[in-house]
Amino acid sequence: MAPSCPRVPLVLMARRCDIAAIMHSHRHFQPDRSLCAPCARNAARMQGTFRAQDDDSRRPGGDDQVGIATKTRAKPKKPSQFKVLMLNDDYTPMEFVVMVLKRFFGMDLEQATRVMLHVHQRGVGVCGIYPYEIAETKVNQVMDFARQNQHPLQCTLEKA
Ligand code: TYC
Repeated sequence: MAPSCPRVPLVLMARRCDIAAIMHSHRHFQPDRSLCAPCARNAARMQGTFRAQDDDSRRPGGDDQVGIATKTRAKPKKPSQFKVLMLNDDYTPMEFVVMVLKRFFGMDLEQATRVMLHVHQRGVGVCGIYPYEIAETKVNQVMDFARQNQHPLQCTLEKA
């Protein structure tokens, strides 16, 4: 750095983080013609960083320590939801389907009977809507339970 930079003599000796600390205490410092070109560029870059940090420090929980300028992410995405579908067949007893709907989907007798009859008449029906891993677990539980009882009942997933 050239000695023709009277505004930042300390910077000559400083490490990068010290430079940031010095300039941070001079937020309104304007790079001007008395700085050599590399110092003016560095000053402009630093001021951009400080502006970002100042914005952060005004938010609750922000801090005004010297650090890396970061962009704040928009809202985190909701996990996508999946329908658990029950399929009709000609062999699984109605009572068994009602028991499955009560046991694995928390339905009462009336709801379970309504859903079972819907599937029986229309071929397919929704048992519930869940995040992927829960939906997958329900499908596996139903299929295992049906297999153990030697019924061909089928259950599957579909993106909601
Ligand atoms: N159709 C079956 C019967 O008449 C009953 C049934 C209902 C089976 C719903 C499967 O998902 C199902 N015994």
